[in-house]
Order: sequence, then C-alpha cells, then structure tokens
Amino acid sequence: MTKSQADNGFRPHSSHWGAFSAGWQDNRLVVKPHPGDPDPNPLLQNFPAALRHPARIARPMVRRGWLERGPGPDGDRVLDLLGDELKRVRDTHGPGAVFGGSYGWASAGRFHHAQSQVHRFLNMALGGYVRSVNSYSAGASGVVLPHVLGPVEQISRRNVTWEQIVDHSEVVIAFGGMALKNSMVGAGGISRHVERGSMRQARARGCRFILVSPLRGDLPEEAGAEWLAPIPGTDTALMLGIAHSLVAAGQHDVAFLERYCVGWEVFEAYLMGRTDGQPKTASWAAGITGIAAEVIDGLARQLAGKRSLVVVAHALQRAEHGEQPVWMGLVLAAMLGQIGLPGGGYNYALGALGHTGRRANVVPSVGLQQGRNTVRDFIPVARIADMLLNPGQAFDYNGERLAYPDIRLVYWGGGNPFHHHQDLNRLRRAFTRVDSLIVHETAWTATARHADIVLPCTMTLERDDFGTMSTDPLMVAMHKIAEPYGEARDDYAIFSALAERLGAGAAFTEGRNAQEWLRHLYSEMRDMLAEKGHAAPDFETFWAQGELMLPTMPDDGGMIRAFRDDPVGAKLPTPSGKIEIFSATIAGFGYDDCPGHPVWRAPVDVPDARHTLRLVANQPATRLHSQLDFGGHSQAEKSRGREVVRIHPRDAAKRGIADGDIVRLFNPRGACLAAASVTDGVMAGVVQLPTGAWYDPEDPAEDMPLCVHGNPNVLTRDVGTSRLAQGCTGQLTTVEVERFDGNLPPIQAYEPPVPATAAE
Ligand SMILES: Nc1nc2c(c(=O)[nH]1)N[C@H]1C(S)=C(S)[C@@H](COP(=O)(O)OP(=O)(O)OC[C@H]3O[C@@H](n4cnc5c(=O)[nH]c(N)nc54)[C@H](O)[C@@H]3O)O[C@H]1N2
Ligand SMILES: Nc1nc2c(c(=O)[nH]1)N[C@H]1C(S)=C(S)[C@@H](COP(=O)(O)OP(=O)(O)OC[C@H]3O[C@@H](n4cnc5c(=O)[nH]c(N)nc54)[C@H](O)[C@@H]3O)O[C@H]1N2
Ligand SMILES: [Mo]
Repeated sequence: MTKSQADNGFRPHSSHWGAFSAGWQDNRLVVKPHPGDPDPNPLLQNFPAALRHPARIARPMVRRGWLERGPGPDGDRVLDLLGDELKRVRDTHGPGAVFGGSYGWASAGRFHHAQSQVHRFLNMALGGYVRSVNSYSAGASGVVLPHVLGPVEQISRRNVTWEQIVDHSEVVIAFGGMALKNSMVGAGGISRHVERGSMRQARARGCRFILVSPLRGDLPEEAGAEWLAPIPGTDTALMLGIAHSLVAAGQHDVAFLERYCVGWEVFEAYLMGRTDGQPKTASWAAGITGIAAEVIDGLARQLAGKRSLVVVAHALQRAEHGEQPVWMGLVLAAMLGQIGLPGGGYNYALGALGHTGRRANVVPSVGLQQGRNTVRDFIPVARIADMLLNPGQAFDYNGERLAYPDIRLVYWGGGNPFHHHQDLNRLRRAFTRVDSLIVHETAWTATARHADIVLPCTMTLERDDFGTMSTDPLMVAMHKIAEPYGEARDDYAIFSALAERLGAGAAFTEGRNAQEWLRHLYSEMRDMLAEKGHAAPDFETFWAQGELMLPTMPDDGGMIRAFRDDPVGAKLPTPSGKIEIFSATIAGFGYDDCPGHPVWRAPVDVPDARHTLRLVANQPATRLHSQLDFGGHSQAEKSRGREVVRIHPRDAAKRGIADGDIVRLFNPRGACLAAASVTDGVMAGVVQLPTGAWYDPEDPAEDMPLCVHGNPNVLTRDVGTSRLAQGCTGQLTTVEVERFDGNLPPIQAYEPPVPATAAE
C-alpha cells in the first residue's frame, strides 16, 4: 500500500483473490485493488455488501433437538456446553471418534487460518482427531503423480513459469484450459495477476494456444486459441489418439523415452493394440471423443518437433478415472520430448490457480504449529459421507486396505461441505448419523444451518493478520478494517476459551494473545529470511508499511529441469528415479480401475434416454467457491436471483428454453433451479452450472428437496475416482434440463434461521 492511501484512512488487507486496501467513505466500505496489480480481480467487490449482510451470524446458536437430549444452555454458556460435549466424546470414545477434517479454504490470513486453528485445538485439547488427506482440488493427481513423476506441488508450482511461456513456448495445448477466472485466486493472497498479459505477449511472439475444453471461455481472448471441444471425460482417449498418430508417423522422441522414462514398451504395446487387439488410432479416438480423426492427426503434427507444452487442468481429474488424463498427459509430453526445457514439457494445473507459473519465494510461508495427532485413522478427503454412513466398512486407497472409523462428533471451521461435497442429499443423511456437528462460521451457510452448535466468528476484515503465499512475493499486513459483527469472535478466541475448559489452555495459547502470535510468526519469517541472508524490518515497521516484498528464487524450472540436465545426479523421487510410463508399484496394487500404465476406461456415468446432457460443475467466476455468495459482485451476476446455467442454442431450442428462462436440472440424485443463458460458448450436449450458489432447499423437511438457487452438488455423484486415489468426481455428471413454468420459489438461503433456536 502506498503511504498516501494509508493517510486517507485506507488500510492494507489481503484475500485469496487479491491484495487491496479498504476504508470508509460516507459510512460505506470501499475496497481498492493493490496499485501494483495489472489485472485486479473483480471478486474484491464482494466485500462491501457482505460485511454487514444479514447472512452473517450474529450470535451462537444451539439446535433445539440437540438441546433436548442434554441440559439447556443459558446466557453465553454455549462454550460450557460444548466443552462438556467434547469431554464426553473424548473420555468415552476417544479422539478417534472425532472427525476434524474440516476441509476448506477459510481466509487468507495465516494466523487466523481456520483449519490450522481447528487442528491445533483438537490436537492440544483432545489428543487428536481423524484427519483427511489430499484435497478436492487434486484428489486423483495428488496420489498418482508421486508414483510416476513427483509431488504434485512441485509439478504444478515449480515448473514452467509465465515468464518462460512468454519467451519460449511455441505451442501450448491446455486440456481444461487456463481460465483467467481460476488463476485470479491463490491461497494466502495474490498481488499481481499476470496471466492475461503473459498470454497476450506469448501470442504476439508467435506462440499458439490450443484449448481443449467444453467451454470457449477457458482461455481468454488474448490467447487467440484454437478451440476443440471433445465430449467431457474423454480426454484420455484424445491423448491416446494423438499418441498413436505420433508413433504412426515416427514422430515420438525415442531418445527421450529411453533416457528419461521407464515402461515405454509396455505402454506402446497397449497403444498399438498388441495387448487388447484395439489400436488407439485417431479414428478410434474420434469415435469416443467426437473430434474428427484428421483433427487428431493434425494435433500430433502441430505438437511434434516444437517447444510444446502440455497442460492438464485439475478439472479433468475431478471425474471418474481422473488419474488417467493426468498420467496420459505426462506420457504424451514425454513422447514429445520437451519435458524439462524452458516453456516446454508438462505442467499439471498451470493456470488453475494463481500459485502456478510463478517464481517461488526463497522462504516458505509460516503458519501455526499444529501439535501432535495421536489418531492414525484418516480418510481420503472426499470419502466423508461414505465414512459417516458406513463405520467399520473396508475401503481401498493407494495400495492399502483401510476401514472407516466410527465418528461421533464432527468439528468444522473454515470450510463448507454443503458447498464442496457431492450428492448433497446423501451428505445430509450422513450428517444425521453423528451425535454432534460443531461449526464455526462467519455466515449462515448450509453447513452452519445443519450444525448442532454454531459459533459465529469474525471475517477477515474484522481482525489483524498477515497474508502470504509461497509463490507471491508480497506479504501483506492485513489491518483490521471493521469491528466484529454481533457477537462474532475470532476462531482463536473461541478455541482459547474452549481449551481452557478442557484443561489445555496454556498448551493451546502458549500464553500469547492474537497480537503476540502475529509478532511471533512474523519473527519466524524474519529469522528464515535472515538465514538466507535477507534483512527484513521489525514487526512495527512491517505493520506500518503495510507490506513487505519477499525475495524470490531464480526461474530455474525446479526438479524437472534439474532431472533433464542430470538424470543420474538429480533423479526424480519415483521408485525408478525416472518418469514412470509404466509403474510397477501401481500395477502391484492390482486395481482394474487404475492399472500399471495410462488406459482408456469408459465412464459409467453417461447420458441415457432420460438424462441426455452432460453437466460441467466447475469453479465459479464470480466468487471463490461459496464464499461471500451474498456479496455484491456474486449477486449482480445472478439472473432473477438464481445461478446461471449455460446451455447451447441447439439444446435450448429442443427444449423450448429461451435466454433468461428459469430451468430445472434433474437426475436421480436431486434437482435444482437455475437461470438459463443460451450461448454457443458451451459445446452442444453440455450444460455448465458453476459451484458455489448457496444450497437452498425449498422444503428442508423433504428427503430430496428442490434446491431453488442452483447448487450443482445436489446433482453430482459421490463416488471416488478409482481405488487408487478415491478422489472427488464432482466436475462432471449427467442431467436433464427442462423449462420451469411454476411459481418461482423465493431465495431463502441468506436469511438467518428462525431465532427460536437461539441459545438464550
Ligand atoms: N461439483 C463440484 N464440487 C466441487 C468442485 C468442483 O469442481 N465441482 N471443486 C472442489 C474444490 S477444488 C474445492 S477446493 C472445494 C472448495 O470448498 P470449500 O473450501 O469448503 O469452499 P469455501 O466456500 O471456500 O468454504 C470456506 C468457508 O469458510 C468460511 N470462512 C471464511 N473465513 C473464515 C474464518 O476465518 N473462520 C471460519 N470459521 N470460517 C471462515 C467461509 O464463510 C466459507 O463458508 O469445492 C470442491 N467442490
Ligand atoms: N474465480 C474462482 N477461481 C478459482 C476458484 C473459485 O472458486 N473461483 N477455485 C480455485 C480452486 S480451489 C481450484 S482447485 C482451481 C480449480 O481448477 P480447475 O479444476 O481446473 O477449474 P474448473 O473451473 O473447475 O475447471 C476448468 C475447466 O475445465 C473444463 N472441463 C471440465 N471437464 C472437462 C473435461 O472432461 N475435459 C476437458 N478438456 N475440460 C473439462 C471446464 O470447462 C472448466 O471450466 O480453481 C481455483 N480458482
Ligand atoms: Mo480446490
């Protein structure tokens, strides 16, 4: 922040979607992007209306049904009640009956980061909790990539940069695109949005972009991309077709495959049809993908012999057999021989987030120490409903045979499972199986509404913190802009008070208040910088300046470049030390749904006579997930108060749907309303409804209520990607769409629940 902004009463702050300053003008909150940001994110404009919106939670609440089973609370004794419940579960069932997965993005500030707070509290006060592993973002890739190339973070975040694309790439083929809406977001805060400008510059130099996606908007106009729209979920077949064309034309890089990879021969036998009698030719792929064989052949010619870059978006692996396109993209890039060269090769998830394509800071970002978790049980994160519905049941995961624990209490802070999980009607049933669901929230999300105890907490603008992410150099002093809403308290204050009741007060707080923690964490950052020979100002100076520019590493291509330069001295962290086109480890697990090399497996969830369209449920452009859905920008982009579903003119005409009509999307799992936007920016046969509209059941008492607002997770399937990774498959499913001519039910999602359930 510049000094003059601070003088005008504007104070620095940060969010996952951008750095900014905020202040008050005529009693209204005004938010201004950081002056150094060349392409600020419009999501910043969700803040002003959200800050004092009635959807905020003003006071603690306890569900009446829950209370009737126990002693009633009075005054603000909710914490006593909750402390007693935590003691009961700890002492009678042990910490292994507590699920503290608490997945979610929370806020950018690193001290008040809600999951870090929840996990530290559960470790200190209960001795631990059942945790979740991996993410909804990279559920399949996070498991398959370490077997075949390396840790997903290294491959997505320390690899090809936008600088390299500007200077070196000749062809970039982006499976799932690199939508600007997505790269505008980065966990911990992002200060400069460089993607649009980089694509413009690369194109001006002559770089060609190829977009493989159901949506034209998945690359910006600046990229000038050629747009190919295969049937969603068929990218692996398309890549196999390209691979076959390369081999048929003798254009694959045999020297690279020999020197840097293992298992080419096994895979080649499959590719050429020697193992299953089916050569994976361009015309075979055409029959599956809907892309003409000549086009597939042409892609092979365009990519071969050039500085080509293969990008695979997270989205592709958030689907049935999601491991396959991630692995096959790598194999395709290996065949092209550019892996490890500047601007070439393979970059998983480049452009899916603002973390990628940038130089890393010389020091990692700091966070709250988590303490020790004594519980060994865990689940792959997206198996939560399976766990709650089937305690004791066995499941496969990454070569292990595990069993679901028996959970009595679920503790959530900083995430919204009624946003992020699939098949919400099933999730609702799952949550009824636990004794207590405890939620800390800033606003009345569906998760808060389903909780037994809700504790209102401050939102980021209501507390001091600092924001930093390991691939953005700007560390921001996030000044408090407003007083807490109602009785909202910081997660830290709530946990400190609870830890006290559980006899772990001193262990949890280490005697520090929030301000002292900020200083403490900052001093850790300063020490790390000093160790690397970089001076940083003291806390007071940092706070007064409002920001600190951190030093960054050279743009060196990370682990993958090092391996290319020296395959013996800088082996990959795979069992063979090389790229594994065939993985003996994975083959050894014996999973038919994820064998030892990439394969095409037809999905189970495909259109039928009654459900003829594919639904793409992707990330929303108008907010981060479900956060601040009640904010100004998110609301302004809705139509008649509903989330917008995009449908191709041909599909709309067939159903008598006009632009702006309210439609009903349905399948056997559920139904929701949305407002139709008729556009040829989405391929025919596909409708796209982003995630994040707050779940709004017309009649919550029903088993399968209509969501009147447009949350696609009432429609998605709650099944794992495969036995290997058990990742989330929420991106794609099958639906039917019809015009909705009934009376339009009101939106109730943002109205606080009836106060009869108040704790007092
Ligand atoms: N169908 C389908 N589903 C998907 C996806 C998809 O592509 N398709 N994508 C998935 C992906 S990649 C992800 S990452 C997930 C995202 O899922 P989530 O991360 O769960 O979504 P958010 O809306 O960011 O949830 C964060 C919650 O934290 C709250 N919060 C913010 N600050 C604080 C705080 O300081 N304290 C507390 N206690 N709470 C706070 C916010 O109000 C919000 O409710 O969704 C997944 N779900
Ligand atoms: N504005 C905004 N940005 C975000 C987020 C947000 O909520 N809002 N969330 C952030 C998070 S947590 C994550 S993990 C990333 C997610 O990054 P991604 O998962 O990559 O993002 P999505 O928008 O879900 O999907 C990208 C595109 O893939 C395309 N696609 C879907 N299915 C297929 C398919 O089968 N084949 C092909 N070729 N393309 C397909 C869709 O058209 C979609 O727009 O985004 C991040 N960025
Ligand atoms: Mo994500």
